[in-house]
Amino acid sequence: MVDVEKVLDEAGLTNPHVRDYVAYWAGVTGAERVEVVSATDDERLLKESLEAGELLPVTGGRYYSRSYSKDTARSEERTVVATSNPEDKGVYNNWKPAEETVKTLTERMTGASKGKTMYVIPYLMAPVGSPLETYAAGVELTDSRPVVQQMIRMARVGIDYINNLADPSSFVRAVHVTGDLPNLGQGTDKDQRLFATVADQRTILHFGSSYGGNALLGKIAHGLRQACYDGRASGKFLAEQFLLLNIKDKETGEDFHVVGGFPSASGKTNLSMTFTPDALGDRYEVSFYGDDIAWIWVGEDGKLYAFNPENGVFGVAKDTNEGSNPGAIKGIEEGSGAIFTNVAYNEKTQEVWWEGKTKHHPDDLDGWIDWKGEKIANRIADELGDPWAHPNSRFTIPISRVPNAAADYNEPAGVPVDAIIFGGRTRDREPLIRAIGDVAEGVYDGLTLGAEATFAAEGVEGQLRYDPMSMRPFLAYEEGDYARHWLKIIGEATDKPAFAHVNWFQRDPEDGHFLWPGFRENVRALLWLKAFQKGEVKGRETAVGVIPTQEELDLRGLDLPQEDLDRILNIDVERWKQEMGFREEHLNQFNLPEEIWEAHKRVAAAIDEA
Ligand code: GTP
Ligand code: SPV
Ligand code: MN
Repeated sequence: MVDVEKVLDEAGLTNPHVRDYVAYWAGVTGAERVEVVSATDDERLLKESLEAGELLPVTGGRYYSRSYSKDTARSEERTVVATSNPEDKGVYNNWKPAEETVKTLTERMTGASKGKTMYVIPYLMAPVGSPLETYAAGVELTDSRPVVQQMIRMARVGIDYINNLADPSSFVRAVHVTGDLPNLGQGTDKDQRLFATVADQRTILHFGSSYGGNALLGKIAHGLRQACYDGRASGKFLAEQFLLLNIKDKETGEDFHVVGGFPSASGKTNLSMTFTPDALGDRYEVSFYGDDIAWIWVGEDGKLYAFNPENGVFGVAKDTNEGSNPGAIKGIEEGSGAIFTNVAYNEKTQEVWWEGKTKHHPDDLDGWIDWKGEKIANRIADELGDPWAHPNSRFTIPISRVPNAAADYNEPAGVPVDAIIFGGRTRDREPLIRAIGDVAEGVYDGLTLGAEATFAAEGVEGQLRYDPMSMRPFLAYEEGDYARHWLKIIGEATDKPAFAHVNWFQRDPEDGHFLWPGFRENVRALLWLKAFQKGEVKGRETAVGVIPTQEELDLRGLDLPQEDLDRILNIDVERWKQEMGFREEHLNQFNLPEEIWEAHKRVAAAIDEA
């Protein structure tokens, strides 16, 4: 048996509540060793992982890791929120009773880390000194060293964050046990994996994965699911799967801080790291705060504020290149310490590659292995073009490596929120941008956000997979209460943010090309929103909000077919009528406040008259 007391003494971990928690789970999991880590251990841990073959070296001090082939993404079916209050049961949160969930997971974790080291990762999901700090401290216990390296990039990690808590018992207990990955029955009816946020106990128990959001518990399990619950329980804040960026007008000095909810894989990382279009000159500057999570609250001055609780970027690698995301390419350059997961790797040259990094895969197949570790040169010619990298392969870097990181991203006071935008992948109907003037209609728009179902065969043509506020996989309690909490928080703000809906993904109905060039050009739509909010442009009223006129949109340097512009700056009334029917069905699942139904009726009536 490992002498936990001795290890904690030597590490200087003094918080008695943390000590008890560590000792308890070391006992349950049967770990052979316990080690307390902080960010300064990164180099040593990387060296150990290279020696153990868990990581492979990438040129320029970067790293490559592969996860088990059936463990490459979050599993929504195996993820639950547990509490002891059945009223927390929502449509999307897979609610379970707390007691039986803790029991099941304790059983599965019993003895499951035998022979392994249990790493103790004290972390903070907030800039130091923020008004939400009491909700931000946590201690992840994990039996995976690569998880530690990822956490060191994604969160603020060190014992000072938990030794000196104002309330020493106020930290999230986040236990991660990998389990015997080849024998967990992933995807079968005997699936052993279970990822639970026991929200009213502020305890996270994840068993059966070592990948991404399943294993880096500070990120979405704490930063989103637990914080979603805490935000409502305290009545103080919102925790959302939102990006956070600023557009500075260097001529006037004005800032325009935007938070945005786009469902997973719909462009948050790309937009938050974007540079401004060349043709607009150097008047505007976009700076990065966050690409996946924002915590939002009303400050003492009545303004809405936000910060990103994370300290790093866990970005989709696929299609990341100099054209789509130059900031990311710079962020992962040699010397960055980036970790690449589930991309393709060259065992001889120590390079990495993923689909969309370059137009074609490398011609010389020598040395290349795919995301499963299989030699590309052994593939038959027909299969050469099959994915070399997993579509959900990722790069991990700290925010300090993001070239356009905002100078004040560490500022505990956060930044004022000027606008809240929603956007999904929608091939028709949704224009480039529409501004929404009314708070209830803005919240209603967030609740009816969705992205195209990718499983076309199962979905209804033209029907979205609704993803309220881009929080469907992360909601911690019932959707109607969630809507009420949103209305309460925004209602308390004396300065209301602008709401808008954006869509970069509209396609030509015949040949399917994207009607809008997207990526850095998206900044043009946000600049219009800023001008609209200031009353400098009027736009054109439609049933679903105010749309820019062609003259108001700064299109310098773009050469778009008039036909495409007409489409993205107009409303397809017939499709909107159909959509309102789908929305009614969607919203009827929830116990919504009357204000949301009234917003729905106003929009529906306006469309009927259009
Ligand atoms: P998560 O990290 O899963 O929450 O996703 P995310 O919302 O951060 O998505 P990300 O920015 O990684 O984008 C996912 C995909 O959308 C990538 O393949 C991008 O290349 C693509 N994409 C992003 N922005 C645009 C755009 O403006 N136009 C087009 N056509 N594609 C885009
Ligand atoms: C997402 O899937 O929305 C992510 C990646 O941001 S993960 O951390 O795996 O959830
Ligand atoms: Mn995400």
